Amino acid sequence: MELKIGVIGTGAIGQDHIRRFTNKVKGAKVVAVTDIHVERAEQIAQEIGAKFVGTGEELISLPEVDAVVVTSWDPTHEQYVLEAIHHNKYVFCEKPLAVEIEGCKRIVDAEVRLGKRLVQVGFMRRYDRGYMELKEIIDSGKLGAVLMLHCAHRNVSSGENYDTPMAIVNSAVHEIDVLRWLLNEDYVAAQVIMPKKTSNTHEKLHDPQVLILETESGIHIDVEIFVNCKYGYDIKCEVVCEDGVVSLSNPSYSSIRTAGKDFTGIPMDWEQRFEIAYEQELQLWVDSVKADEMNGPTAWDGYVASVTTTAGTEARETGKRVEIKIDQCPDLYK
Ligand code: NAI
Ligand code: ISE
Repeated sequence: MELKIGVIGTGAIGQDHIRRFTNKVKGAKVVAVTDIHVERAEQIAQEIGAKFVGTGEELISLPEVDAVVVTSWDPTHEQYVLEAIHHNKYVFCEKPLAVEIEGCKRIVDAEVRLGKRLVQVGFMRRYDRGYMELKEIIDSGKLGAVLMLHCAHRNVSSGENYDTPMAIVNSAVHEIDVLRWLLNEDYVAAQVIMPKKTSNTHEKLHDPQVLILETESGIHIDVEIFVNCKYGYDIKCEVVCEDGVVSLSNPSYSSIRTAGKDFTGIPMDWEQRFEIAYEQELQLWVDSVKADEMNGPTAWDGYVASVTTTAGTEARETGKRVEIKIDQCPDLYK
């Protein structure tokens, strides 16, 4: 039986996910969509044979919608996730789970009250083959204990709406989630260094920035966030262990050698870089909803990410090392 999905928000990633559900993911169909940009959503609905619905709340309550996907703007995520939980429906929510820690907590509390996990957060890097291989190698213990990680999150360019706080809250949040999953440890402190500003940025964005995280066992992580690097979408992760080093490679399927040089392609955006991870993420989400058992990134992971980005923001604003204090994890998420 096909899982019938309702999508809230038919902007960039909403359209990408709809395309994946329609062309790639097995056993699912988008049956309803909504967006405040009505005309475009109506057109998308028509193209895929789905129903256009006036509001997110209406979409969630439709009896034919089995599960909900939230791909609207950040400040709207919390209300739709809570509404889906209220209707006892599974919900996949793009990051962030909510814009404030308190909003994430309200979602965690709602699930705990229900006694069931219904929420998955869109941290797709956990489904990337490169990160999965890093995890396998770290978990095998072959390289000994992890000591340090050197990471980079580079985007080609960023628009006028992308400001200084977004480097951590919108971009580094992916490292924050995936590295915690990779190491199986929470963070205890954050610091931020603001290097020399590139001339390719604008007034409202200090670019690049360096986020430094410490984990419970003392692992040191540095993440360079450079969102106007010009040359490509480049995600780096080097894990330095006691007996060796393991690094993420960029997926590349061909290279050209000519005139004494070797050229290898670099993806230009996250869509290209993580295409397979997004597909895998949505396929496994559909499978797990059908099996009535969530196993992807949880509301708790969304809460921990929010606590960490908030500490990172404070560290940037104050120039100080800020401790990261995470509540006791409820049994539902253990
Ligand atoms: P976008 O601006 O292209 O699309 C968002 C859409 O939501 C717009 O069409 C807007 O009209 C609609 N919308 C806003 N409020 C709404 C409401 N109350 N009800 C229904 N529709 C509403 O933005 P984009 O890039 O698609 O991002 C959407 C979300 O996905 C963001 O939260 C962002 O953080 C996340 N995202 C995640 C990525 C990932 O790699 N996992 C990549 C890009 C975005
Ligand atoms: C964007 O919102 C994403 O989620 C992408 O995955 C990330 O790489 C990019 O930096 C963000 O702006």
